[in-house]
Amino acid sequence: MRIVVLTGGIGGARFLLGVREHARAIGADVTAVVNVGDDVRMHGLQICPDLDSVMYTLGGAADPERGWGRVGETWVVKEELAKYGVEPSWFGLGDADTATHLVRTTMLSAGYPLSAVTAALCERWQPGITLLPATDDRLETHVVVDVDGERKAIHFQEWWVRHRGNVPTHNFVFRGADTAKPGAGVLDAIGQADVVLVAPSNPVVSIAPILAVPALKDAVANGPAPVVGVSPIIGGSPVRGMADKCLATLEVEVSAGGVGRMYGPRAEGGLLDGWLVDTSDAQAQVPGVRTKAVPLWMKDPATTARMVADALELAR
Ligand code: FO1
Repeated sequence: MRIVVLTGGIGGARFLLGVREHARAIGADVTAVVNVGDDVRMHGLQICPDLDSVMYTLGGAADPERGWGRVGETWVVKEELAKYGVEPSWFGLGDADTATHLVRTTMLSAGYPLSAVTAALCERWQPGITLLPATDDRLETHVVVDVDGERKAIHFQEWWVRHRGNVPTHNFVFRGADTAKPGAGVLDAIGQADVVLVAPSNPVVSIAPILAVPALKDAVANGPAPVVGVSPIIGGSPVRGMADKCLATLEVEVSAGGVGRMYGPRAEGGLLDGWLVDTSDAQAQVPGVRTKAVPLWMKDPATTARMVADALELAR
């Protein structure tokens, strides 16, 4: 069996721990198509937070408290940059993490596509699944905000890390998406998949930038594999992160039903055939989509693996 997962963010990385565990149990092959909208260039280095969160989490090297970056990290480079008065001081690169960005940036500068760079980095971390960037082209999520009395578009990382999302926010824009092509291997993986899972990632800034790549969206929406999503909202709140702020900006109800209806039924040009919600959201209504309620708290990989088994059952 071939499983493709659309994923991004820390919730997406934790979901993949369960996907990998279940896939090992049933002998399935897993490909993660990962959001690159959070990617950013800082201090001359190309940083890919979502690819790295997945790589470090599955490689057993992620910091469990922060959810991003490396466990046991040190911050000498960050402190030295601060002593030079270099901006942006609001974004911290750990020392060990910086080595990853150095390797990535050097390879990108030498002409390798991000997909090849990711494969090279994964040689070290052995995530046990295939990691593919949604696109090898430049695609960045920008956020339209009011700051200092001015309306402007700032990078997602500035919105989230610098402002914690606490600025008047009007829209999310995926710069470069219109002309971006699916990353190397993405269309083949989707075309050969037996099921496509949508991780319980932020629907606005993790999943939407993936689907903003036109040919990728088309492959998922019109492909042979059933698509089952897992709700990132439990009982009206995001499991973690800023999905509530993002959904409110787009005037989407912060509920399992609200996100399910935003994705919409695949039969009517939307994304989903099935939608997994938490038992506390069993009443969620998503017309045209098969909905099932199971416990969705990702306490550990074993619990998450049971969710994945439920998602695959819903796909049948
Ligand atoms: N998140 C923060 O809250 N503060 C940081 O300084 C920060 C630095 C950082 C560096 C590399 C990296 O891969 C991720 C980093 N993150 C940081 C996390 C990141 O901003 C977001 O959590 C993700 O983009 C959302 O998925």
